[in-house]
Amino acid sequence: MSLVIVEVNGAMGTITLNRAKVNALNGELIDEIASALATMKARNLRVIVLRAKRGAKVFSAGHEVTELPTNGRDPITYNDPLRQIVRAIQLHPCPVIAMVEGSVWGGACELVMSCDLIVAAQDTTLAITPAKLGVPYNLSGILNLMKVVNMPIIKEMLFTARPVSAQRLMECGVINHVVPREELESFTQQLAMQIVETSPLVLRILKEELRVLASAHPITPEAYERIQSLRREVYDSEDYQEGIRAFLEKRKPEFHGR
Ligand code: LCV
Repeated sequence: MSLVIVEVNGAMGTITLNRAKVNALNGELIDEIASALATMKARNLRVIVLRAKRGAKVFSAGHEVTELPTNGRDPITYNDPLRQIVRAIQLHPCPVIAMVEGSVWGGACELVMSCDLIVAAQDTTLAITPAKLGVPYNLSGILNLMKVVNMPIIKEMLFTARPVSAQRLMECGVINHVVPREELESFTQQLAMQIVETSPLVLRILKEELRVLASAHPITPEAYERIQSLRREVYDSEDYQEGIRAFLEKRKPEFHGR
């Protein structure tokens, strides 16, 4: 369990991302988060905090770019580790609080937003980056973002791929609380304890009802297949290859729309 630090304090569990440099979400790290969640479920913990190490400059740099396929395969399929951990958090039977400090990038924004509550330090920023990297984000990922961020803001975040402050996201109703870094742990602990005092059976059904209702978006098979074919045109494009190549070569991508 070297890529995460797992702590249990009474009915509260804490999962700390602990992967060197920037907590890039590779399969191994995500497997360890999933394993920690399963252990906490087995112990009937009543609230979980997902965090980075104290003082982190980067909460998570998002998807491990080197694990994005460049051989014509869909880069974000149902069984992609990021998709798996988002579902695991959404299906987890007790509330998960994202306690965020530092910058959050790409798929890590969806990871944070898939948590039930978000408490962020004042200097936290979130940047949703598919457009910068050339990645055709997938439908369930976009729906997860839409559940949390209203349309004008999610369009700005997706279309610019630029970091947005936690303060602004709190004003938009995305982040529950923004506090000074030095108060982040105590504030989150207090919020977690308020949750622990309530009925775990009722919280479990409330969380599942909210998940089911928020996901109730009818879409015809033809609409789904059309989106998938449009996404394939993107991940089969030169721009997709350019986005990943530019990242690895540490330079700005030059997209040509083909
Ligand atoms: C692998 C990395 C990464 C990384 N993967 O330190 O949302 S989608 O669709 O885009 C989805 C597919 C997704 O989530 O894609 C990833 C999106 N992430 C980003 O765009 C963030 C990319 N990273 C950065 O902008 C910077 O690394 C930040 C701002 C996170 C940290 O900057 P800082 O100057 O502190 P470095 O950039 O030097 O990064 C430290 C090491 O981590 C690697 C990076 O290549 C570098 O490796 P080396 O030390 O070997 O040079 N790294 C950073 N992000 N997502 N590897």
